[in-house]
Amino acid sequence: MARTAARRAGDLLAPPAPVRLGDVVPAPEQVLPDPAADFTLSPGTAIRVSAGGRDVAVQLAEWLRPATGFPLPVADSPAADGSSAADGLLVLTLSETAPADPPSVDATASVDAAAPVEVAGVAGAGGAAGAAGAAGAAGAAGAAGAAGGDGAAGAASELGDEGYRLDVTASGVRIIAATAAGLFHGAQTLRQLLPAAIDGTAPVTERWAVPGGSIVDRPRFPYRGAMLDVARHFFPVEDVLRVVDHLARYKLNHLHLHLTDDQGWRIAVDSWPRLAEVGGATEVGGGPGGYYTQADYRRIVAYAARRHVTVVPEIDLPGHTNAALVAYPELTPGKVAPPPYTGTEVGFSYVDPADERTYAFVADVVGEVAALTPGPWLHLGGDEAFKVPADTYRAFVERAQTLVAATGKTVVGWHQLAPAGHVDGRVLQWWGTNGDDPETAEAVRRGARLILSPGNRVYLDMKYAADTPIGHDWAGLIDVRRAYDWDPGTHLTGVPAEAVLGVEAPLWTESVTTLAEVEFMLFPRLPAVAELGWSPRSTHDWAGFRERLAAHGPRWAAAGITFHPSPDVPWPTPAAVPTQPTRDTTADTH
Ligand code: TNX
Repeated sequence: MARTAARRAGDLLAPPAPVRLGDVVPAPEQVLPDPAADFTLSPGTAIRVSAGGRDVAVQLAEWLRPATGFPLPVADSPAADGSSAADGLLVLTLSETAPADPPSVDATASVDAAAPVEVAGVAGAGGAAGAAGAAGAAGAAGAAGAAGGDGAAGAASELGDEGYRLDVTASGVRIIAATAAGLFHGAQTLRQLLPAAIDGTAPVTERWAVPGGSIVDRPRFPYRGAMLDVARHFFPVEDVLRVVDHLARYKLNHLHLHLTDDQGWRIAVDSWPRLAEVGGATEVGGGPGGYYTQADYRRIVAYAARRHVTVVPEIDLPGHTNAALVAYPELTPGKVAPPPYTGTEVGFSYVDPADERTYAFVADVVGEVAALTPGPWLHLGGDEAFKVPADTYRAFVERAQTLVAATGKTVVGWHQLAPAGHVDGRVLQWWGTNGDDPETAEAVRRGARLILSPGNRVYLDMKYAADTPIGHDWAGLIDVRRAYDWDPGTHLTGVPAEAVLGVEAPLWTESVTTLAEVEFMLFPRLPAVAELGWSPRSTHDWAGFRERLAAHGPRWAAAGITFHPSPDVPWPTPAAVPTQPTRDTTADTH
C-alpha cells in the first residue's frame, strides 16, 4: 500500500507520458484524454485476461517483455463483469455483455453516446489539446461526428467484430472487446501508447508511461489489406510472417498473396506437382525462385490467423500463367511448352480456354487452395489477359467463378472480371487510376462489392519520388501524402460507400528483391492506407496524420524496420532514419 502510494505520488510529479492518447495510427474513432490518469508499467505489472482472450494477452506480454525486461505474467481473470482493475494490472476483458463503460474506471464515466470526444487528428495537431479540450468539450456534439453518427458504444457488443474500448487510469489499463480480434486491436493500441523504445529488442531503462484516458474504437471498413507479390520474386516464409506483423500493428486484417504469375508458381498443388516443382524454379532476373509447401502455406495462414489477419490466396487466371504453362504444356493453346520467363512484361500468356483439361486444372487448383485456406476468400486474378478475346475471356471467367464458388469460397478478382456474370458475394478489386469506370460501377449495381486499390494512390510498387532506387512509375509517383489524401468511400464514380468493402495496398515485386526493400516500400505508406481503411472519415487530416506518423519513425528504427525517410513527414530526429536500400535499378515495364 505504502509503496503504491509512493509510486502514485511519484507519478503525479512525473512529466506527462511522452505519447499522447490521440497519437495512435490509425486514428481511433473516439479519444478522451485524462492527463491526470497516466499509468506507468513497473516490474510488478501483471496481465489478467478473461476466457477467450488468453492468446491476445500472451502476445501483448511478448511485445512488452523484450524492451521493458519486466516479467509481465499472464493470469486468467474470473471476472468478465467490468469489475475494478486492481492496482498495477493490464486487464483484458472479452465479453459480449459486460458494459463497455466499466464504472470502476473514473475516466470512462463521461464517455457515452453524448460524451465529449477528442478526435485523434485534432489532438495530434493541436499539441496542448489534452485535458482542457476533453473537459471543455463536455456535452459537445463531438461524439456523433467522430463516430460517423453512430454515437459511442454503450456495451461491448456495440463494439462489433473488431472494435475495442481502452481505459487508462492511474492504477491500471483495461481493454474490453466483444471478440478476440477487438481485444487484439486494443492491445496494438496499448503498444503504441508506450514510448517508442517499447519496440526495441533488448531491455532499456525508460519510464514506461501510458497516457491516461479512454479510447472507443471501431473500423470504418471490414476489409483492410495489403498484397505481397511472391511470384515475381519469391519471399521465404519468415519474410511473409514479418509482413503479417507489420499489417497487424496497423490493424490491417487481410494479407493477399499473389501466388502465381508468369515468372513463378509459388504454392504446391498435390494433384499438379510440376506447377511448384518446375513452375516455382524461376523468378524475375533469373534468381532461384522457390515455392511454399502446403505445410509452409498452412504455417503462414496460422501465424496470420493468430494476429487476426486473413490470408487471401490469388491464383491468377487466365493470363499471367507462363510458369504453369512451362510446367504443363497441355494447358497452352498450342500444346508446346513456352520458355521459362524471367522478364517483367505482362499480358502475353494464357491457359487454353478451349480445352476441358484447363477447367479440370482450375478445379483441382482452386479446390486444393480452398482446402488449405480457412478464410472466406479466393482471388482469381483475371487481369491483363490481353491475348484472350473479350467473349472468350468472359466465358472462361464465368466458369472459373463457378468453380471457386463450388469450393465454398467467395470470389475475389481484379476489376477486369467486371463484365462477367455475378456470383454470390463477388468482390472486385479496383486498381485503375482515374476513378471513373462505368463497367465496374455496373458490376456493383449487379451485386459486386469493391476493394479499392487505386494504382495512383496505393500501389506500393510505385516510387515515392523520381530518385527512389526501386519501383515503378507507370501510375505516377506516390509519396505519403498522395497515398493518404483520398477517400475510399467516394473514390469511384457511381459506386456508393456501402458497396466498398475496404482498401488494399498491393506490393508488386518486379523490382523488389529483399525483405528490407519490401519494408522500404511499405513504410511509411502502409500506415497511411491502414488509416484510410480503419478511421472514421471525420478524423481525416493530413496535418495531424503526418505528425502522428512521424512519431512512428523511432518505433520502426527500434524494431529494425527499414523505411523511406519521406520529406512529407516531420521525423523527430535524423537518428530515427535508417539507411535505405541503395540499389540502382530498374527499368519500368508496365
Ligand atoms: C499491373 S495491377 C499488374 C501487375 C504488375 C503491376 C506492376 C495488376 C492487376 N496487374 O501484373 O505487376 O501492374 O505495377
